[in-house]
Amino acid sequence: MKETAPPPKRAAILLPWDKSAARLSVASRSAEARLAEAVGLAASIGLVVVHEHVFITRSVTPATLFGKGQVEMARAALADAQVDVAVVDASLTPVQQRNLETAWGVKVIDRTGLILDIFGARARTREGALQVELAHLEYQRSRLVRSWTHLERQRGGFGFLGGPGETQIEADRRLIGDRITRLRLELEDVRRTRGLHRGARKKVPYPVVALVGYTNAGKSTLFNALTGAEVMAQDQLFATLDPTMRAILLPSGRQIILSDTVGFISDLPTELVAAFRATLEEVAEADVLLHVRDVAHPDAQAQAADVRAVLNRMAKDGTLDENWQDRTLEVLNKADLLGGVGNVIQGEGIAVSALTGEGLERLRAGIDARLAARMEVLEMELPVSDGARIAWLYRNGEVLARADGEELVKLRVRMTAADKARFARL
Ligand SMILES: Nc1nc2c(ncn2[C@@H]2O[C@H](COP(=O)(O)OP(=O)(O)O)[C@@H](O)[C@H]2O)c(=O)[nH]1
Ligand SMILES: [Mg+2]
Repeated sequence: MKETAPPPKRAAILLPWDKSAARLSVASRSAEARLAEAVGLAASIGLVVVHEHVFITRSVTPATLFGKGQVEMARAALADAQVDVAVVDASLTPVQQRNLETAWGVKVIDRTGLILDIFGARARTREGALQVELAHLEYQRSRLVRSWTHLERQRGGFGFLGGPGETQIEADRRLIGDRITRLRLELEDVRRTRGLHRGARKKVPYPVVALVGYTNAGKSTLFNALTGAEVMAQDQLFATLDPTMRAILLPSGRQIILSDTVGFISDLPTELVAAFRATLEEVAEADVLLHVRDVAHPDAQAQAADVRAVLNRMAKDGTLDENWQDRTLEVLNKADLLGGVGNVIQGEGIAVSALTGEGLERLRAGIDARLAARMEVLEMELPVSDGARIAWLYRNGEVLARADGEELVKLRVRMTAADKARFARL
């Protein structure tokens, strides 16, 4: 028999929305935006959203979060839509989660669970993977505490393991605690040696342009629009890169690697902040950042400010260089929703529509210009005997001219400012 991939999971997004907030029309627009974001998040881990619903909550029902009538209404809708997993876009206690699973007969996950899944799937560095696992364990541990009385059950009765009277929950907590301690130590280790590994890491041979911005701003759509038909077949090298990186040619003929990153998420639960920032680590290695914004979003300005604040904090703690703004291009996406790029105030960036393709030529040229500004042509003289550094220049820069003397080699090399700094450190 032929093996077939399992069918994608059918998902529903259920958003509880506070009644007092819902009265304001602005807030109901943001309920829509919040729902759209949750759909985008679910889609990013391969869930197919077949049903979505906003429930206006008047008061919270402790056992199920939703009111009795709402639970019943949702049950019927979930059955109708043949849903496998219900995503509740809120924070659920373990008891609420279990009660809802029982009532609906489907798997239920909450917002934090969904985000953890996304981070887990996208962590690229060892540090990122450790951060996500740590956040996951802390999430589990906090849920054990909160649900103490409900989940507590006496173990055995003989008490060989863990001493007399120890409950299952205490044992679970201790196991999780041990694992957290070990992870923290490992994380410290990875951080301490991070500087060493960075230089040694396999370097992609072209400048990297990273897309950052909120979920649903259109990063993936833009990524596809820019890479389009230029599928990677042209170069075997890229067959091994992951699907969120692809090589493209700019108008100048310069080749770059475009890299899609994990999106920013509104109201990120605080315990997930460190894990999220770890997934952004790759941004630090990029030569140019494209800050993709949804100009039609009701919170467009606040979102942009958020993104800058996070990047500034990364600059403060040394993950990102201080001049990151100099190599950032603001991309004002979804111009079509405002009637075309002509209607977007462009002072702050380049207006485009990833959907219609309008403005993409200007964007390509803009990336070219930003890269050219960051390239420098340097003249240098190195001792003939310094083979290692000469080889480094060939590997990392573009050698434009070379003159070999008795003792010195003269080189004219074009390279990025980042590489110039790296070279200085050698
Ligand atoms: N109208 C319009 N919709 C867009 C545009 N770019 C993306 N979208 C839509 O916005 C949603 C989120 O896009 P996606 O690329 O997945 O966003 P990401 O989360 O930033 O990767 C999708 O429904 C896209 O079709 C655009 O330029 N115009
Ligand atoms: Mg995306």
